[in-house]
Parts: sequence; structure tokens; C-alpha cells
Amino acid sequence: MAHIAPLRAVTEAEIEAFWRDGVVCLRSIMPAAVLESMVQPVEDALVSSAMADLSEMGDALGSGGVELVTDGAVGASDVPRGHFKGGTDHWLQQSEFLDFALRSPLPAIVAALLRSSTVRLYEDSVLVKEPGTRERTAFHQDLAYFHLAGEQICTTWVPLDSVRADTGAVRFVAGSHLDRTTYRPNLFVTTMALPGTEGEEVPDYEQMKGEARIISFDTEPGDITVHHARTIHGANGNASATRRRRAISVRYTGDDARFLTRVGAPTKAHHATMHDGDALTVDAFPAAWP
Ligand SMILES: O=C(O)CCC(=O)C(=O)O
Repeated sequence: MAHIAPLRAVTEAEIEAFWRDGVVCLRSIMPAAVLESMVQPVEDALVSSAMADLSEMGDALGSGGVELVTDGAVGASDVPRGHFKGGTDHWLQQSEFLDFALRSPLPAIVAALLRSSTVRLYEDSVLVKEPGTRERTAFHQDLAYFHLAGEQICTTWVPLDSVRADTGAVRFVAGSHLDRTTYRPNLFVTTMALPGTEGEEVPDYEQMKGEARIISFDTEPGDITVHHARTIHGANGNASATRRRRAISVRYTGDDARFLTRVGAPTKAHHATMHDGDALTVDAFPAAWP
């Protein structure tokens, strides 16, 4: 089956920006029909068992005394509370997500940005912040969750809605992909690290005003951001009373990626036969490019 072409080619300047800053925003690159084809699958994902209500998880953690990252207390604004919902590996249950990951313009875009002759799917993720979501997404590094080593690994973030700073735009620490520190993964609604994981805590960039260059993009459907797996990033809550923030993240590997167990990070049943150092040449990492 052929790929759907991007609306335009990735430019050399965009490739340079990706490797310099660890993130790039690609404007007007995804065809509207491809985005429209994912609207219903996202709704189906939202009511599937692959989805977690991260706001409820935050409530449970908060009542246990864990400090959360939020835009304010429940009831602090007039906007009724909305929920932050997230899920991973929808491609295993919903064929539309597999088609989107393998046949949309994303693999060609990723091959260009990673300067890679091959691209494989690592995982997908649906990340929805309904109007009135007060939970931020804590700063984190994707590689801390990925059982992978390598330089050619990235996340594409594909919004289905217009996104602004106050509706949940992702915030990226420019240049943080150059830091070789191994960071611990966190629980997304708190900076608390996942128990049993190894490495350093992610620095508290919320408090490091002026010391780090944090970049964020207002995006329209058709625009995407792509960040390196080592780029530290988080996201705002969604303060809007009416506007949803629906996004699909698809995470890909390139030529140099190898399997590497990240102790304590969530495991995947379809990785059961993998060993550290293995090339990702099995069906658990579906081939996306060429
Ligand atoms: O959408 C969000 O809130 C966070 C996105 C993110 O962390 C990712 O896609 O890697």
C-alpha cells in the first residue's frame, strides 16, 4: 500500500532546526482528509480500554499527598472541569491507527528529519485535554519511557484542533536533546518519578525561569511538531470553556535505534522476545518507511 504524500517537502532549514533545537514545527504539511479520517478513531479510542483518565489518576495521587502540576485548583475558575485522557498503542486494537502510522505522510516526514533510510513505528498515543482541563503535562523526556537506545528516535505530535498556549500547547526545552543525562520517567500529572526507575529527576523547568529557552507553537490542524526523543517537554492545561485539545502522537525509530530495557518503565507484551542490543526488525516495530 502506498503512502499518502505530505502537502509539501520538509526543508533543509527544518531538518537543521530539528537537530539544533530538538524540535521543529512543520506548518501546513498534513492533508485535511488524513486528519478527518482520524476524528472518529480518536472518539473510539477515548472510550476504549487503552485510555487512562489522567485527571482521575491525578486526583488519587493528590489525595495521597503527591504534588501535582496544574493550572489551578479544582473550582478555581468558572469553566467546568474537563479531563486529561491519554492512551498508548491504539494501533494494536484499531487498524485506523496502524494505517495512520504507516501510510500517512508521517513516515516520509520522519525519514527526512531523522536523515534515516528506514523508519519503524514504536508506539502511538492519544492525548486529549477537554475544555477546562487544569492538569498540565509535567516536563518529561520520551526516551525515559522508550525501551530504546539511539539517536534517530522522535515523536510526531499531530493536533486535530487549533491549539494555543492556553488550550494545551506543548512546551519544549530547546537544545535539551543534547543533554546525555539518563532521566527517570514521571506520571505525567506530577513530576514524581515512576517507582523503580533509574536515573536523574527531570529538572523543574517551571521554576527555572530565564535559565532555559522554552519554545511553544500555536498550531492549526495541518501543522505538526516533531521532537527528538531526548527533548524535554511538557504541556499546559486547557483553560478554554469550549475548545477541545485532541492530539495524536506517533513515535518512530530510524536506522540506528536498538532495543534497550529501561528498568521500571512500563513494559509492552509485544516486546517479550526482545533483548538489549537487538535491531528492531520484527513485527513489534512495524516498518513504516520506505
Ligand atoms: O500532549 C501532551 O500533553 C503531551 C505530549 C507529549 O508529551 C508527547 O506527545 O510526547
